[in-house]
Amino acid sequence: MLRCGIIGLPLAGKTTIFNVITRAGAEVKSYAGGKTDPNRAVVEVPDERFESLVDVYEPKKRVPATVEFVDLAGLSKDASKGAGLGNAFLSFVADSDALIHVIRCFDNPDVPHPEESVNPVRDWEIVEMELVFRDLGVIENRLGRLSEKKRLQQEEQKEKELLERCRSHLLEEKPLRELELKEEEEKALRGFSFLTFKPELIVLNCDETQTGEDSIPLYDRLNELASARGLRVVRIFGRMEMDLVDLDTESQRELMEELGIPEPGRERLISAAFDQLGLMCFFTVGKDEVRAWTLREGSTALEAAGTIHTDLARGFIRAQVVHYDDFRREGFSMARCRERGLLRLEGRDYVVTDGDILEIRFNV
Ligand SMILES: Nc1nc2c(ncn2[C@@H]2O[C@H](COP(=O)(O)OP(=O)(O)O)[C@@H](O)[C@H]2O)c(=O)[nH]1
Ligand SMILES: [Mg+2]
Repeated sequence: MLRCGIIGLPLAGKTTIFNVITRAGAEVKSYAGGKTDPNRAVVEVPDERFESLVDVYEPKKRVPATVEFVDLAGLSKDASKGAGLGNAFLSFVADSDALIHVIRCFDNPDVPHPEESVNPVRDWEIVEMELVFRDLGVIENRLGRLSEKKRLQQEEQKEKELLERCRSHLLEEKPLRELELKEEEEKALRGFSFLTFKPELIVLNCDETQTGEDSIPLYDRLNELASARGLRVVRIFGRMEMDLVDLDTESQRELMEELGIPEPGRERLISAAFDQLGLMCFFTVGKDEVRAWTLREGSTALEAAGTIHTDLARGFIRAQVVHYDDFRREGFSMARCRERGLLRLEGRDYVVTDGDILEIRFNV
């Protein structure tokens, strides 16, 4: 299962946003604490296609796509140098597949800002820089170890050059995800779990009084930054929406409309996360079980098989594929899809698309 880590400065509203997303009711505090254990919760990804497949098959078991959200402790300035929870914290971040970066836009005199004023652009940069520094540290370590060797194997020489390229990129204060990489280079870097390589979604945590864009400090600058970095920004009224999580969506909507606040952010946030994080779904169907699986965009049939079970990847023969849209268009009939050649057999390198219905043929 994919894991999204929620990051940001202390008292930015990370736990609040975590509660909005997960309805888990974790404790929020108006002071920065020294807790290392992150809150975790698993959330269903809303998907109408999945619901239709369940209606068609009436399976014994339905398993929707899920994402795990992890509410990490606050990232302090200089965490990469060991401040705050420092490296313990950063290793939790390394464990996440993707990041949700909560930036504080609200002012609240009862909740002291760790940097003493509300400035979302500055806060964004502090956090970004900590991630950059940590990645640089990892690179320096590895390069140091490589330089101790008398002679480098060809592979190691390549690794060294690649890491040096990453280092100069990071020294320009740019995240690694912006570096153009060949596929094999990307693979070579995967094992390092670089933080600035992870997809990231920006969440602006606003107060219920900040319904207009001009009430958000530095809003234009924030948008410029986001588009320069190709990141999506979602605005959430954290505290307000947390207070509403126990209501159903309809009553929520009504209440928020009365208060002049745009639509509830929960589903918007989950789907934006899903998109920005480069995720997609494929389905497996049958009378026993209809299930949605989560995959990274660009994954192959073999990787899809491996998500279901390692045995399926090991003994992979072929994948039988039909796209959900075709299946629906043919009246949810596999027989008709087959007649029309919409049901295909694909090999291990087939790139799965969002909404594919797969059946893996395997032999172990
Ligand atoms: N006024 C206001 N306060 C908020 C908002 N979001 C969070 N807070 C408060 O800020 C404090 C810290 O929130 P929390 O979610 O625990 O922050 P974290 O340290 O980033 O996890 C709590 O007292 C929240 O009630 C908001 O949108 N508006
Ligand atoms: Mg918290």
